[in-house]
Amino acid sequence: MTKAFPKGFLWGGATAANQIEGAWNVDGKGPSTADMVTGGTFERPRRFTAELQSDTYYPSHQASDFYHHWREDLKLLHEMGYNTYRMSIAWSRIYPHGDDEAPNQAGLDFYRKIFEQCQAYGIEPIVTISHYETPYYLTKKYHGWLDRRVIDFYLRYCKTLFLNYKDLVHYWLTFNEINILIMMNGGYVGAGLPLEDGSPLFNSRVTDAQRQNCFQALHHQFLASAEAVQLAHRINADNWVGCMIAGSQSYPLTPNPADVLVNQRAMEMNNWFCGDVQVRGAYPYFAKRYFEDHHIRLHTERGDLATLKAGKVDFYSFSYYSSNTRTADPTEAESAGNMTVGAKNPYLKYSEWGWSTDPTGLRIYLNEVYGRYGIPVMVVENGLGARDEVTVDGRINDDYRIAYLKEHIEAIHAAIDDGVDLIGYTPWGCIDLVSAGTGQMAKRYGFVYVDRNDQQRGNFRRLPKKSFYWYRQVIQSNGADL
Ligand code: BGP
Repeated sequence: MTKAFPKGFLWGGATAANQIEGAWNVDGKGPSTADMVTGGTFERPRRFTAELQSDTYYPSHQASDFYHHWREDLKLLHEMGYNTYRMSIAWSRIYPHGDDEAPNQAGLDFYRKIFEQCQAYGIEPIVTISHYETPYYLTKKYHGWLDRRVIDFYLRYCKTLFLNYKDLVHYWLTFNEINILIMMNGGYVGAGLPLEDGSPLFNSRVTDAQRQNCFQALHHQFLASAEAVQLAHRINADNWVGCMIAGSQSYPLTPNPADVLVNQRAMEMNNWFCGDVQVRGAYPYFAKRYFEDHHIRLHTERGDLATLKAGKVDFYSFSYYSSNTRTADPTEAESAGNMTVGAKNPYLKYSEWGWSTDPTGLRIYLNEVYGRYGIPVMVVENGLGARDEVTVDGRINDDYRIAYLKEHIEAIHAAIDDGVDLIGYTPWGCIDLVSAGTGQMAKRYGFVYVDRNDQQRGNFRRLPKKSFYWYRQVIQSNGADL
């Protein structure tokens, strides 16, 4: 037994609509950008298709079928003792095209039922308003977030959510991993920017034109986020709105100052750039230099900077899975061969998907973030993607997952002892769901197993894993019994 966590600490788990719900075209839902992306593997990347192809597998179309299993799923979360649940709303379930005048009532009803059940269980929802999906129509007609008019469509959607769920939801996140637009050419995933038919979903080689578009779209998302914060506060003074950043702790490969500088730049652009705008309400000083170096010219309008200043978030949330290592030596950087384009860290172990396990990195990151911003912090994604085996008697002995989570919970506990105002922890994919990066079901994170595989077999049956009972114990003891 160690010392318990602070009283009122938020314990839960996290999911995203397009990765768990399925029912992609049911009850009036329009297609989202996520619905146009094929399955894949680590070696064979997911691809975007401009039109749906009948002979192609699109994992989001059925995902884990949460749409028809949500009662059972919430009951399982309740059994684990969750007092919070981070989930997202599919924008195209509420506004099928994105620019519709009126919302789709069936979509609103679906989420209301979920939030009411959460309330009955004493589970506080943390809702991501846009998690890696945009109504696909907005991509086709407006080029996604490249078009400034999308800000108003997003705000109409936000207003609908804030008014409809005023009595049920108090924590909101404006965009999942907003910095994906800077990392890995994630413009399609993060902002619905058009891709060529057949393009891979992620690509670390970015052209100047793509970069220009990503930063322009990002500027629009910053404005939308800042407006949404103000709107949320106006509609309900109890609303708390956070940013959500892909936390990318990185280290220099060596003490060579050239490596240290490369790493500092990576930390600035991958982490601090978006956090600074959303928490401090202004572009950081290093933006100017970066824009000049990369020939980026942002189109801004009068009043934009004031909007950013007026819409600072209330808390900082982030995802953390692994750390990266940076080097000025291009041969080392390329030899790593993983998605995040770093060098291999000789002190860490890597998963089959090339992600390192580094709980100390989480503690470091928490301290850095809190030192920089000084506002409450939440870890809203963390976990180990792994293959699970079901034994003949229906058990899943995921000791590797327990080991990973235990070390990370110890790390967050240590960060709290360091003085960080950390208020919640929601491990990723608490119920198995589709992996965003690879499109696989095989890369599982859950405490609850979902009977579904990448050959589209399985009946979506839910099975608690060994980690389910372990996490229940963790929550019951408020983090003292790991
Ligand atoms: C984060 C995303 C999630 C999630 C997670 C795990 O970046 O916010 O949507 O999927 O990563 O990544 P993956 O699914 O690729 O294993």
